[in-house]
Amino acid sequence: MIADGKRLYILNGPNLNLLGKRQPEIYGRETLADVEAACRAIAEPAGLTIRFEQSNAEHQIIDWIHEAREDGCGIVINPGAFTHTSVAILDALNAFEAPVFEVHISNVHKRESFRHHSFVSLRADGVIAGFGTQGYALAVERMLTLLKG
Ligand code: CA2
Repeated sequence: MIADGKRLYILNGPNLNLLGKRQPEIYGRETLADVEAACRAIAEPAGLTIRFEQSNAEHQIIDWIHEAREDGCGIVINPGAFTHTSVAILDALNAFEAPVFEVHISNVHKRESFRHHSFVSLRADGVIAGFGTQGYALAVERMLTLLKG
């Protein structure tokens, strides 16, 4: 067991439930269930428990971040479009003390200019963009490295 039994929260924002079902040219063919399985396959053999969630509601994501203050050893978050709009999610993350990694499946910097600014990046300890759904696995690997000290 690592991280004193605390869990790694992997949080996903709006529309990511459609992953693998629409716009494969941007977001690929893997579903969110596939992403969850890939993250678990890395974390669980190393003794790291995952809580993997998705919501289309901003308040729900904020509530999960608050819960992570109690039992989270880190947060990997793809806030979806809330990345570019949500001061409230930034405020919640600022009240969380362990590592935060921001993941984007697409390279947001190659897309429309409104995707170039991220409120979450003002808090994130690391940002991954444009590595497809593999970005989640890379973030979990990095989290394991940090947690193992
Ligand atoms: O590239 C990313 O991961 C994004 O966070 C995805 C968001 C977008 O608003 C951000 O700018 C970048 C959109 C998530 C929508 O996901 C879908 C997946 C499949 C089909 C339709 C939407």
